[in-house]
Amino acid sequence: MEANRLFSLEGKVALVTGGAYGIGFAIGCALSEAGAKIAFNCRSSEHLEKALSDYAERGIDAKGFICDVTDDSQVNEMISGIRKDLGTVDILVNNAGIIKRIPMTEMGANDFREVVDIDLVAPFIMAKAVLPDMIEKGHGKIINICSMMSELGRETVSAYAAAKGGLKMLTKNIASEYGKYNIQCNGIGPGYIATPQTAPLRETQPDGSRHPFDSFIIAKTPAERWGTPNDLKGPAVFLASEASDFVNGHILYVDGGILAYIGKQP
Ligand code: NAP
Ligand code: GCO
Repeated sequence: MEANRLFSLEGKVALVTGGAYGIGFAIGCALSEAGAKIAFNCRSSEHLEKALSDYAERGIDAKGFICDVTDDSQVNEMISGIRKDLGTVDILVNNAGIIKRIPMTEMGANDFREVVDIDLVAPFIMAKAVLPDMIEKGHGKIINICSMMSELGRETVSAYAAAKGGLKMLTKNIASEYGKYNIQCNGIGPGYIATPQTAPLRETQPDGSRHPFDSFIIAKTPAERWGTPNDLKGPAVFLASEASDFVNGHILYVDGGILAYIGKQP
């Protein structure tokens, strides 16, 4: 069936940065289920071992690499390793990311730099590492995991919002510069997703009540729920597949409608 072919990733090699758990792990599983061979990386050997076991439990023979995406030499070594083990990278998902929730006036420049380094500079480093092979092959997919904070700000996330806003524009620029080589670069902008990164925003309070931020997000989201990593699976397969070959420079928000909604009247 034509639709099945359009969304198939058979014969493709996909690299998901930060694919050990959370959103990256779900995307790694999705791309594998669509037929791709999967590589992922993280910094922690403990996270790597757990992830290899978790992928294997799902019948996925993922290749894991210890690699800090901010380090050019580690990245180039990882890409060489993937090229040897699986082949050249057809699909890059720039997922690895951190957040530091600190009021700007209290945030040190080094903290700000660390967030920007991982959330913005590293996707640049990763894209540079895979583009030459994509250009030579005449096709490629780059998916940058942006954020609602690519569009909106809020208290305490100045570095993260600046980085994710920059990542939106880096996505558009890669699309502009390399579209002529049949390379598509798009973004996915998740809303509020239940992962370790947002766990502090969902903790049950000592009196057993919901975290105030948890209640706030529920009131701001038409779907009236937090997203789960599995909500990102379909959008990722779409942007990694032939089905999106004429989609370029687009940020696909997967947010339950939160960006469209003024919020429930208190
Ligand atoms: P998470 O649970 O904190 O997972 C982050 C992953 O990135 C981990 O595997 C981590 O592994 C890896 N990582 C962090 N820094 C790294 C580095 N320098 N080099 C290599 N790997 C690194 O985060 P998440 O919630 O799944 O979010 C994944 C992406 O989605 C991030 O870019 C985040 O900004 C974005 N996002 C999240 C949400 C949300 O609500 N959760 C919403 C919008 C966008 P190690 O620590 O072992 O390296
Ligand atoms: C926060 C959250 C958000 C989400 C996500 C929303 O502190 O506001 O961590 O930044 O992670 O980026 O799209």
